[in-house]
Amino acid sequence: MSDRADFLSRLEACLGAQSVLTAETDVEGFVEDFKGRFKGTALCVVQPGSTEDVAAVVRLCAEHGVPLIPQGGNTSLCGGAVPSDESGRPVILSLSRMRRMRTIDAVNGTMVVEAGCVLKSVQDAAAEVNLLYPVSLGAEGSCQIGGTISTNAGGTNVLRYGNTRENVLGVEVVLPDGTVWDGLRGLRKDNTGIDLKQIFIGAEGTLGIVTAATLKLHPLPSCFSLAWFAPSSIDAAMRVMSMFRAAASSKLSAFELMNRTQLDLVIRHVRNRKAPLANSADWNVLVELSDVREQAELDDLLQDLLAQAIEEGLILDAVVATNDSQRAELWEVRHSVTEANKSAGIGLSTDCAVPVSAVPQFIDQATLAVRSHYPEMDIVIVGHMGDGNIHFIPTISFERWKAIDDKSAVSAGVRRLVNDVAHKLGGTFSAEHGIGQTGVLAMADYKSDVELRLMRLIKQAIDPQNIMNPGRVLPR
Ligand code: FAD
Ligand code: LAC
Ligand code: ZN
Repeated sequence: MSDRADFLSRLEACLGAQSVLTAETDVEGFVEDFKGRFKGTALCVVQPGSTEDVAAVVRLCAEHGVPLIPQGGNTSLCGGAVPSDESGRPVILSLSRMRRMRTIDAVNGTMVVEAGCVLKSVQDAAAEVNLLYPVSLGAEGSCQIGGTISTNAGGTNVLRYGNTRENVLGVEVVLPDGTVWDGLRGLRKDNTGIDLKQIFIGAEGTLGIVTAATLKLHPLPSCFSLAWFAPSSIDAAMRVMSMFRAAASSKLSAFELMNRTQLDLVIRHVRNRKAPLANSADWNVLVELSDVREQAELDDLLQDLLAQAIEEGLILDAVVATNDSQRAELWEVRHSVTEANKSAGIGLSTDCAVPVSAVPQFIDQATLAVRSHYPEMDIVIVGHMGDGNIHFIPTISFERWKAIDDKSAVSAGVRRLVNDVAHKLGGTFSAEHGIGQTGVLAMADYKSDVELRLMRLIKQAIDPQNIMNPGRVLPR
């Protein structure tokens, strides 16, 4: 007890008492995840205001052997940012106070921001100087740059601009012994040995704390052309995507898929969301082109491609956004899926990616597998079709879920069926959400011994005391 009191008073001496939260009411928002699936206890929550503060906290934790859980916007979909048990040992290190945008260099096309900056505010700051930070996802109003870097977040623009990894040129990291590594170079080319920043991107806080980053910015598109359409089948959607890729090339910035069940849930559970098409369809696609040139040219390209696909019987119905507010409305429908699914029941969400060409097989085989073993589940499907990344989400009502005795066996069984299908098709069980707590067992199942050995060697070398987000990512 005195050890605990001594540790807390040393933390307070480092940061000031107001930045060390221990009262239950202050801490409760940090110990439970977004979906309310994971909840644990923590010794305290610390809110450092600078990189030096973070380093001081980490040094103290290293000295006392206290585990640290970095937390950004706490929007992780796999329980990565909250404690996993009732030990009350870990310190949650919240980056929320570190939200300074340090510099923007419009000529170099870079900005240096602190880890706690909310993704949306970074997009907005870039847009003010006519540049684009392209990472975009449903949680962008609350997730933070440090969280998106640590999960290598994907989202709805990956098709054109890549994952977060492709949009980070440098990072500043506090290592598990408190050393600060300033790797904030804004270079497009740098072949000076191993690219160390990549080790921290996607590491989910297991190797250190990202305190700032140099982000890569792109020209801000000035025109967008968006359609929502009902393909006649998944194979038809694939053919339409190939047509768009061939004709629009890099102007194609999103090709997002959802099934009828998913769209119904959005409309039923999220206020002010309207069905885009007059008749409900088995499959729905949101396609968007963007460019820095003429709006009319882009609109013509979209209309021509849609007309061709309708003529070939690939598209049953379509609507085109004719102004910014219609475009925003259609994007809101797409970005509301997670909110809708949270209210609709227990969604056993998965995050598989397969080669783009294998998407129809993945959907068919996963549907067959889940239907034959768990006929009581609804199949909700939403995904980034252009990246081969499909969230296949068997869903069950809260009441039926309550009646299941062995819930962990059911959720593990369902996920295994889906993940096995992806694995056999040459895919992955985690395309963009990361591993957190939910994916640790799957790491043991699907990663090769060589990959696991290399990851463990890196973890052991950088964090020999295992204080950084222990129990996440790597199986024992
Ligand atoms: P947190 O949830 O706080 O943390 C995530 C992980 O990173 C944890 O392991 C945490 O310990 C670690 N971490 C956080 N900050 C740091 C730091 N500074 N240094 C080191 N480690 C850190 N993801 C997608 O990829 N694509 C989507 O389309 C998508 N849509 C989403 C929509 C909704 C509505 C929601 C709720 C989530 C969605 N996600 C999506 C999940 C996505 O991973 C997160 O939204 C985001 O990347 C996490 O950011 P965060 O700041 O909330 O991180
Ligand atoms: C999305 C989240 C679930 O694609 O990744 O909306
Ligand atoms: Zn997604």
